[in-house]
Amino acid sequence: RLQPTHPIALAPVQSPEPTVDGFVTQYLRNLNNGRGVALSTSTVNDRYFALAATVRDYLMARWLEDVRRQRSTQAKGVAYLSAEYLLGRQLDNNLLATGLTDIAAEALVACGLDLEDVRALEVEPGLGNGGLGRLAACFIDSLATLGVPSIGYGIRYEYGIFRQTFVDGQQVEQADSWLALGSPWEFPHPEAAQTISFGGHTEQYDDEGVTRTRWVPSWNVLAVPYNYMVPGYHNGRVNTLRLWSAQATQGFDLRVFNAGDYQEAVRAQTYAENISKVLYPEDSTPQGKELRLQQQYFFVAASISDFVNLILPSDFDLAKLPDRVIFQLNDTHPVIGVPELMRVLVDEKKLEWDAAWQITRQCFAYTCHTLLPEALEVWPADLLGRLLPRHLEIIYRINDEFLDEVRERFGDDEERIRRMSIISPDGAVRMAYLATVAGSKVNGVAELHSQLLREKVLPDFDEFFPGKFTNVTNGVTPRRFIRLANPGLSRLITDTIGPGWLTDLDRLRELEDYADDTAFHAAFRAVKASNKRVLARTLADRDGFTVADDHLLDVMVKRLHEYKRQTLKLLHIITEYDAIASGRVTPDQVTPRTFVFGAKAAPGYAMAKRIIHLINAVGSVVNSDPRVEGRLAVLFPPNYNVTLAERVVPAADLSEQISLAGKEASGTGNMKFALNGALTIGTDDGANVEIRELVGDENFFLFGMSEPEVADLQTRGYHPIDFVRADENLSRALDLVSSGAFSGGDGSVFEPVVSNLIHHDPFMALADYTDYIAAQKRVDALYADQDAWTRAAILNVARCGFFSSDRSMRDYIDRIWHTPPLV
Ligand code: GL7
Repeated sequence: RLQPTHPIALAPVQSPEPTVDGFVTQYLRNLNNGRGVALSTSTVNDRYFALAATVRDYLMARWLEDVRRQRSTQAKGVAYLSAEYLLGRQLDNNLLATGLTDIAAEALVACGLDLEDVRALEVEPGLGNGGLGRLAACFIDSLATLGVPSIGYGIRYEYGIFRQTFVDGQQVEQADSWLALGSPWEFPHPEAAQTISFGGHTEQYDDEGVTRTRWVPSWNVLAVPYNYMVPGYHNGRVNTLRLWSAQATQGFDLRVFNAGDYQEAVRAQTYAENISKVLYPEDSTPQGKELRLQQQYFFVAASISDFVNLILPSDFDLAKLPDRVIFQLNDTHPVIGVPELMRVLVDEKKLEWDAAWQITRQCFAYTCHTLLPEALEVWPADLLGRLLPRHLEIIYRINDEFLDEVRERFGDDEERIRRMSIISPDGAVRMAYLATVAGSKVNGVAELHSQLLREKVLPDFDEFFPGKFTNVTNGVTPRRFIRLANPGLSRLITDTIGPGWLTDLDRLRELEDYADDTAFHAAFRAVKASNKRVLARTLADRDGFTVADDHLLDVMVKRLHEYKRQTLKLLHIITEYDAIASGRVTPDQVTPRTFVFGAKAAPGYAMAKRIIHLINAVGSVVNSDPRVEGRLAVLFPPNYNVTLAERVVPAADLSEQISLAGKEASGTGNMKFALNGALTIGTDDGANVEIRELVGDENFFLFGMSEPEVADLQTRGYHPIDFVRADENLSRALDLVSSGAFSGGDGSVFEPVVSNLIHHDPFMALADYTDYIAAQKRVDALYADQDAWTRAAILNVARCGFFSSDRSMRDYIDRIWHTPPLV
């Protein structure tokens, strides 16, 4: 075996010089050698790719060193299994992490280029639907920043979350071809592809006197890994995100091709590659069954095999696996990993069942992200058995043994057995139950959510497994959502309390001392005003909108879902509009407000799409009515995504978090707004509860029923019409919609929305309307006193340091993972 002898080959990788000269040299090298173009003939795309490559070059030595160290120390690490990572743009984040932003800007100027032009070219990888996917992206950022050995595993969707457009006010989806120009951030490794199997049957065989089971699958695909760097902030650490792409085991059939049947020749290829073709554009309701299960098994099996067969040394003692890794299950999507690890240990590594189960139970932990029963995935046993026959057998055995334990504890309490069975009465596998039985810990994502999870969703399991349930309140990364999104506020904070707060967000508390400081107030307001101008410019360029700079900016951005109650927000807008238009109040009696919406509806969710149509319809009437001109405006920029969030969040005055209590597991937008100095109007739901506790009642606009009140009303029987009769403003607002005021006189267009509210209103928007309007009056009153408002906004920033995802990660590490940072 040859050994390297050349001194360069023996030395660690060299980074380019962190100077303008060093950057320019490396940049031009990448442009010339990497893109094969001269500066003078390069396109903006070439320039963007070369810039990304240069930033990568600065990260490379650290990345290779971290990968080496994580393997050589064999320290325990986190393998985060998530079907979604809503990453957002990478360039700015990676420049920030390396501290190269200013050097890069100067270097580009020295090359006659503008960083701004180049930066604008990046298409964000939208490999997630909403909060859940963005949370995963925040978590891997924090893990790298804390220096915790970890790897994120997921799917490299060829098409991410759809691009939303509006045609006549209605949502039309377009494919998100984010890879059309390639991605400069990924490192494909086709040579390290894993073979992932599906279908077929199982059989018993004799293995030197031992009867074993093996799976004889009927088809395979290749899982090709693409690696992405995940740099820590200013700490020289770079972790890995590994996303899997599906490829056919056999490209195409040459004989069939030569015989002229071109479609048939590539059929197998198309079928296989569909697995990583597109992100399921759902928020919380599972559909699109079979392909989705294929996706889940595909990435989880590839990840487990990657860890067990490639990352671990070949002589690793698998009994020690729990000392080496924790597989964190991000929702039910990766839960098929539980029977997969069992299959690997028992069938492939030939461990005894009990020993394998002992290991498996310590290697997984499960995070639940919902309370909506329809969002807890179940897989019909026949589908699962057809696609993964061995896994179904394993699940049945896990269930049998589990139910035996239940019987041992509780006797033949058949009612309880039925409730706790992993297999539902109609023969479907309840993935949340499987995760709960197998997981060493189960956590919800905010205090209230974790409490309801224990008390209402999984009470039998909480009783059966004392100590298994815990809470970890979500968090957001302050690097992207304060430092990058809000450079003005970041500068002000650093000037006021010094550096260091970005990795120790509790230090924001020190700003409390400035809550009554006149100079600080002025600077704080100037930052907000400047952020509004930046947003105005963005929306002018992007959508041709005009944003008034003297309006209260009232923002509701999140997925469109009835439980989030965008309709309640609309009813408030219509009420304000109606009051002026009908002459009951004069325009100068209302606070000038611009309402901003951002929301995508799942393509199959008809009611959500109608609500989007209604928002646009109300917007176009309000925005063109001279009676409210200069007082009310409704803006709904299409295709809300991470990039737009980075502009909207820092500009907002008011953050709308108005879900029906008990329905929003946590919310994370709420945290981003509060940390950027918006006040929240919200229900006692999800993480709103903790935000209000921290910022104080007087700095939060609480309204609506509490979760117990909701439950109580439900039991007593909810009749939305009673609430319509009791509030004249509400009935006027609904009548206005029914009259066709927002649909050219045709009342039938939005009739389904109105009648659903009046007759069903499953998320009780009408029950909370009156109190919501009252809370909005308190908003107006406080806003009229700019000093008082600014004080409250400052205190929101100062008291929300708790919502850093660094803190969330520390909580996971202390309570669930036990994976200290690598020093
Ligand atoms: C969600 C919850 O709805 C949301 O409240 C939570 O903040 C987020 C992250 O924990 O997870 N669950 C879910 O399925 N989606 C979410 O955003 C899509």
